[in-house]
Amino acid sequence: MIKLYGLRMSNYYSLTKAVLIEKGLDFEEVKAPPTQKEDNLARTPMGKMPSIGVDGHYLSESFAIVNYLERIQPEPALLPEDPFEAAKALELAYHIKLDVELVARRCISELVFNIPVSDEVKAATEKDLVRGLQAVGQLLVCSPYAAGETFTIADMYVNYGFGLTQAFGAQIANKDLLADYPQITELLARIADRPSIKRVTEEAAA
Ligand SMILES: N[C@@H](CCC(=O)N[C@@H](CS)C(=O)NCC(=O)O)C(=O)O
Repeated sequence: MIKLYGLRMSNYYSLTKAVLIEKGLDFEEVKAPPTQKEDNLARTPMGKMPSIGVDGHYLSESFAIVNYLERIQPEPALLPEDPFEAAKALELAYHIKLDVELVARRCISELVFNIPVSDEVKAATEKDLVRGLQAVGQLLVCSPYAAGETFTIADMYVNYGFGLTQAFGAQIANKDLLADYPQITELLARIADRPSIKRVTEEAAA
């Protein structure tokens, strides 16, 4: 059985868990906070969460894990069959992660832990977020799902990739950074009702 290491509060842990549920795979959750301790580094070399364990072998990085899950359990597919469409879904997911989520994450200390970040960092973050959102807006299909007709990994990154940006808007920029992208807000509302995501949300709140 697959072991999922990390904490339910983490968006990347939640994303991985939602994919495991979508795929109908058996898994066991193991509480493992991010640390630089040896046992954690053996699973995840930067000490972050999530990681998974399969027969004593470990894998970190949500993209790598999701790719592995897609291969061992192809149905239900979370990528389109057409290679180009599949790559477009991944392109969108990567831009959400690299150009939006990771950008907003620069301010996580203030957003989540109340430890202030400098005005310079805030200004650079806002500028880069605006640019990242433009890129994501350009790629989003939303017809009806993020990358097209079927629910894909890109929808998972939509669902778990904008939380810090919304918090940055509310707590630091004093504006809704998603205001120009109503399709994202609509998609978020639609995806939130999906059983896998509902279960992850409910269990994280329990
Ligand atoms: N690129 C990683 C990101 C994982 C990540 O940033 N996890 C956060 C929690 S959401 C973490 O472990 N943070 C603790 C740390 O940075 O030490 C992935 O996609 O899995």
